[in-house]
Amino acid sequence: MVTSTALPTSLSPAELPAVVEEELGATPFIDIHTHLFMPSLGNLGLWGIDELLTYHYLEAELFRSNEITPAEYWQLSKRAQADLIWRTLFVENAPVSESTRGVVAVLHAFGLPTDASDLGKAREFFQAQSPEAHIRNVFKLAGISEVVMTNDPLDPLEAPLWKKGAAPDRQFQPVLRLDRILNRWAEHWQALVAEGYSVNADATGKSVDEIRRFLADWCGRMAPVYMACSLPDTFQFPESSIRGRLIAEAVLPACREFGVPLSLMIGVRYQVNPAIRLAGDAVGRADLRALEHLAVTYPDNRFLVSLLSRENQHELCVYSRKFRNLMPFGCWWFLNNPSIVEEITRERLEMLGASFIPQHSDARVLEQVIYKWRNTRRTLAPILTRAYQTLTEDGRGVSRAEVRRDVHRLFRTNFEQFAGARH
Ligand code: FIX
Ligand code: ZN
Repeated sequence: MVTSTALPTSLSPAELPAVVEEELGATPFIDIHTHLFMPSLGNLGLWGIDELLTYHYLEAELFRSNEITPAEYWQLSKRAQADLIWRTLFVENAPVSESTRGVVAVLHAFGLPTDASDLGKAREFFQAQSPEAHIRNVFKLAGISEVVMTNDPLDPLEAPLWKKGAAPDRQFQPVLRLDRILNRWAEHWQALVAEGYSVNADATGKSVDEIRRFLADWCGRMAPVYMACSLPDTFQFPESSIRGRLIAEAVLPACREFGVPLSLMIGVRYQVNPAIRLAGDAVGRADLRALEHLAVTYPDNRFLVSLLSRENQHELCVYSRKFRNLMPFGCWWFLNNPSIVEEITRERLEMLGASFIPQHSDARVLEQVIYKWRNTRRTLAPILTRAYQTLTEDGRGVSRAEVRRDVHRLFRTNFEQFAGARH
């Protein structure tokens, strides 16, 4: 009996748009960077309409469309802040910006009015939700199987919860975030001393070994899928600074020891306008020779890399072609707008094939994953379709199985394999 190993049929250019959309819709994504927290970390996790509206992206937009000063705004209760933002950006103005449209999409996803003059109905709905069930429902609506958190071992609210043994959650992967240690040592070294680690102000003597011990303790406690740090646009490496030394002598060796990548999010101009708090950060173009040096000097380390500046994206693609221990991910923060996501993703596809991670949500409020992933699927579908149609025109068709494989790779396996994530 002859069994036919018929090749999967190639799709016609006309069939491709629907198949790409279906495969993007059917694949649960891994959201590799968020500021969401698992239920056992209690009230650290933000959700609901008041949190959605007082998101720092919307606060930045409020101050452009309302006379209130930041000082007056911070005097208001969270509820009053949300009411003001709703009135200013959704009632007195059409919510056409990416961030305002996002809130509309969330309300719409729950069948709530999107053009009400007040938040009565929305508040009623969210108050009626039980957190755990709501999380699972939101993840389903967003088409994600799990999120990766941002966990700060020196955060006075979060750290004690981990020490008390916060229950792990398979839909929330932990990350060891090191900004306080690497970027603000002067402010935080004493917190380490208070925890029993003998470090000092200029990180000399036993400090490096003690930081290694600190990282090992937290890897034991948290089993992070990676370590991470955001870095300024002025970041240099090598750099004769406490940060440079701790990265080289403590963080990178610890990453090798525990087999996890280091995530570098580079290009922030911190607090250019401190009056608007989280909304007060800006962007600057970084000198990527720091990345070149890291990739060359530490071939046994893996680096997840996200850059804030639009002008740095092409260089990152080029460096990623040179060094497979670099994994570009996401269109971070000010880049997370469809016009820019399209530009960056097309360039990455043309230069890297499917060997990159297109997006992360950076969600700070639970329900944001609904619109951030809906936008990503909406932006990616025509880009992938066009790529397959061009390939077909050039003489090679693709099958549904191949589309599915690429989508899985872009939104799941690239991360799983690069991070050596447990599953
Ligand atoms: O450093 C980061 O992880 C940034 O994503 C945040 O600090 C930033 O405030 C943010 O929310 C971006 O979307
Ligand atoms: Zn973030």
